[in-house]
Amino acid sequence: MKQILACFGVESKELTIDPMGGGLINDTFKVSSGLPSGNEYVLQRINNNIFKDVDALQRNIEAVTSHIRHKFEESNDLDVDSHSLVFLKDTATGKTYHFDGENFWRVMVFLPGTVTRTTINPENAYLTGKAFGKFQEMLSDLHENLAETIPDFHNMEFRLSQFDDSIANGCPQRLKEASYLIGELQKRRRHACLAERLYRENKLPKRICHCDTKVDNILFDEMGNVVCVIDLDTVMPSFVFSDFGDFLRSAANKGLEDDSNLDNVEFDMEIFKSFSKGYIESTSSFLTDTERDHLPYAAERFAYMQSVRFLTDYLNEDKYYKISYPKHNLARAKAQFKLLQSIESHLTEMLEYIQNLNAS
Ligand code: GN1
Ligand code: MG
Repeated sequence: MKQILACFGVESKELTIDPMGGGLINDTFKVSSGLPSGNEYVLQRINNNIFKDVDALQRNIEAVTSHIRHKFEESNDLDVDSHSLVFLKDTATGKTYHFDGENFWRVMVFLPGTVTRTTINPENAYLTGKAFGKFQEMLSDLHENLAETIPDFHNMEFRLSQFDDSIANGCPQRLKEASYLIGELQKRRRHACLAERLYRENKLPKRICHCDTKVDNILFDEMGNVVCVIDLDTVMPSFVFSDFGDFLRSAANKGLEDDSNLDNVEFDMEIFKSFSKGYIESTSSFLTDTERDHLPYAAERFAYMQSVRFLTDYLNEDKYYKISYPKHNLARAKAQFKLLQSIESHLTEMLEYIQNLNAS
């Protein structure tokens, strides 16, 4: 890895490189120069099985980060560097990635004083809602055609076709083990695809979204303010539900994403309320009535989609997500389904809350 870092001009005798973060797709390392005043960096090996076109991926990320940076500069923000992501260039090619003949790597400057969190309180949730609304607003006038770095990434109909394939061709033992969950997911498939139908009827727009707004993809400062959103690999056109729903899926769960004790998993209405308040405040300039009234559906949609994706991977014998033990993907799928059931039991209350927010 030291040789890779040298390709980006990062060299020192004292370099330390330690694994970082809990992402399920890429491998991430924190790099310290070892010098008291030296920069720190984040080195990532990009998962090229999943992101097939790394050049297009990095072009998307550069377009998005420079657009956001420009917005900060236009607003006379004096502290742009402290909350902007900066990617180093391969000194030989000028690209923001390096291919070593086998793997693709990239290096970012580590933003000093920032931390990631796995849990969140209502105050952070309010600030996060504001920040995501603002992220969508800032990108609303980015007119470059962004590549779909993973085609059909949040297309529910496509995810269900992958699910169908895994049921037709999956491991028989695993199919038997998951038969109850498969049945429950099947009952809900039409409802889960509501957004795709609204889109075809021209009732729902696509906007540029982050598409992976789980809590550990957000950098906070020590006070709990949002510094910026990271993990921009999946920024692409989608429904606003992607960012709203995926955040609540990870942040408003009283248990863990893969909790093996399903009694822990429950939807946290306090987090939902604070996050929704922040989000509605910062999106009032562009959110349509249809988008707003379907925000509770967004939370359902993403717990459902994640349960389907984890279970599909389990039936396919764990080809996609990194796992820590043999039935990890099954445990994840069950936990996400339990979360969905809890969301379903709160839907009326959620809609009332959102409609009252708007009236006030
Ligand atoms: C993956 O890379 P990471 O761990 O932040 C996945 C998301 C899932 C998430 C579930 C490219 O995100 O879509 O919601 O795991 N990213 C990709 O934890 O598939
Ligand atoms: Mg991540």
